[in-house]
Amino acid sequence: MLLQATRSLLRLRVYQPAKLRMATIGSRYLTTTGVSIKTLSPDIQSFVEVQAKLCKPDQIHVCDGSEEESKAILEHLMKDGRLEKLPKYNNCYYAQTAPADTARVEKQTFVCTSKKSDAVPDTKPGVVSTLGNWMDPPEMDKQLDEKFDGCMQGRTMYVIPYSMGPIGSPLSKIGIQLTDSEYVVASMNVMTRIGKKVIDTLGKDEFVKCVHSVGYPLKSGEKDVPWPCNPGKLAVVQYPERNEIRSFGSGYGGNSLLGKKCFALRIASTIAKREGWLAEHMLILALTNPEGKKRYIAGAFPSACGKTNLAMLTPTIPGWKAECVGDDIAWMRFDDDGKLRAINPEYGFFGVAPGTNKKSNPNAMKTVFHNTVFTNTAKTSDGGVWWEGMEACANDVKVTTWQGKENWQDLSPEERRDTPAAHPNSRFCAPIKQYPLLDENWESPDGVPIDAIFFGGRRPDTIPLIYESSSWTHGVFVGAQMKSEATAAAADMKSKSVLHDPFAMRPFFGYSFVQYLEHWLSLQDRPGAKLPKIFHVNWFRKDSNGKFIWPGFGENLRVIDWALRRCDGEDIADPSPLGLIPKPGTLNVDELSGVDMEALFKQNKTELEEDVKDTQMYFDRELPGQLPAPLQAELDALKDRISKM
Ligand code: OXD
Ligand code: MN
Repeated sequence: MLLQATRSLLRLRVYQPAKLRMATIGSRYLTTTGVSIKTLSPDIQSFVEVQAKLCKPDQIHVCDGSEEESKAILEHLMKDGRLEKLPKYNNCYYAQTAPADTARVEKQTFVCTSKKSDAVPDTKPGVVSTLGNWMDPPEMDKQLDEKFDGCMQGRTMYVIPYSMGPIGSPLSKIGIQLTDSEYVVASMNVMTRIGKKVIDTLGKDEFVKCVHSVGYPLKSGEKDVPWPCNPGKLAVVQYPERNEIRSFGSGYGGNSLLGKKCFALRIASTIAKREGWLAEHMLILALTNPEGKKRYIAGAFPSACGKTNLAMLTPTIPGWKAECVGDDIAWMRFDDDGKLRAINPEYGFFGVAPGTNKKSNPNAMKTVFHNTVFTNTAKTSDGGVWWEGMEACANDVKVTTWQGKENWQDLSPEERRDTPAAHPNSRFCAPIKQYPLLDENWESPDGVPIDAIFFGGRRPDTIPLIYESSSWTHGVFVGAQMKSEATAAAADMKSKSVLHDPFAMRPFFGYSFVQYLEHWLSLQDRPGAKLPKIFHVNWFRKDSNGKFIWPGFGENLRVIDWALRRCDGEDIADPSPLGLIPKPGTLNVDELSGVDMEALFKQNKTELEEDVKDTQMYFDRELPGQLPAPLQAELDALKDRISKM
């Protein structure tokens, strides 16, 4: 009774704008932390006020980003049974989502602009674009206002001020995320720079408005479920014209950590287009050769192509050093000398766990066993986690699956194959600072200079280990026609079919792909621009027995080494139909036995004809009559080169 009275009092405060400004609305759990809402700028206060009126939370807590607060959030999650401490490791936790909330949901992801063609390319009548979903903003607002109405009842609304990129860097941007999920607060605390220090820089910056709710209000006295979500009403919505994001119904990171895909890719790519820079789905890696020459590369790969492994590469060629700057997103701007400089806007790794092991990614294995939240991996009886691809557990260790089924280890090999212990999209969420080989400039406010961009995909056939584009326009074409086998990171994708994923941005475009291509092409017109070279790589080619013919992982450095020597102007490339490939003997395969160079670089006329036919059909379907002319000219030139094979 008393609790109810207090709640309605608090609610009253939330409802009355004037009082909201006066009140420091605390939290049942976090009474000693948080900052007063009064310290926020009037713009932020009114944003919070409007959303609080709609969502009707019981309380509001403005995050200060302190250690004490972070501890309190974790305690809260453990008390509610939503996180479990993993005694085998140092300060690590385990979370299990609802089975229906394990991945990004692309069909319910929208970009809302006043003109449809600003969000997605026009298609012919009856053809549904695969490059994003659009809805008119007022129509979407109406639907979302209904969903959000009262959605935070019985919960706390957390206000998270966060910076994408080093705080105060001219390349960084600020967001304010409202959420009713403590799991999201804990994860945002790892993935972004949050709290008081961001608020202190806020005055001069505009901010991206982000509202997230799990969409599961609690009536007074109602018991919460272990993983609140509302998959039936899920919507992840970007409004680029208003710098605003609204996400409803999911707690899964890709849908709920709004700084990541929603802001740093969808919204930021539209800001980047307006301001003349790039926000891309790319890793950033520093490589230093044995002579001490250091270069930075960026790489765009669709999910599940080993992007995190490449970002954390362990060199196999003696004398090389590889240091990470970022594993998922790059924001790149020209400096005064015309060089593209990149920052990693994130502050943590939200990596796919399965497949990570001491061989594939030893540095990740050194990073993730402290201060990390694991989601949907399997759990072990010795207080740890396990996933497919990780080194085997000790014989007496019992494995509980991500869905809570015990003794998975006792299943037959076939049953284990058919019901993986960890969800294929299970994740680790770990602070980037723990990475043992971070580049010294990883947080430089000026970013790092990019010399080469790598595009790639998971292609079992057709595409050679590496080829170099012959010009910037050709490089943009190479990015535009990227394809890869599908992934578990998206809930609605079938695996094992080869899908188009231009620039690895298909799920993340914040504006029309036509305008995106025009923007990329226009960069070469910038006076004094010193553009990076563009390469395409494929680590995943298979032989006729279905076995990979390139060892991959750390050995990929050999391929990058060749590319960097091309950046130095070495005469080590021969023309081929697809692009420039290594002259025989110029790719360093010293000490590598059994590598079939011919198979790795073979370009088969029939396969390539099929491939370009498919590319042409894709452009005709997705961008009828809108493919920028220089790119159609590249496609025609490629067809011509293939016809002469
Ligand atoms: C990711 C993805 O989660 O690309 O990084 O899907
Ligand atoms: Mn990604």
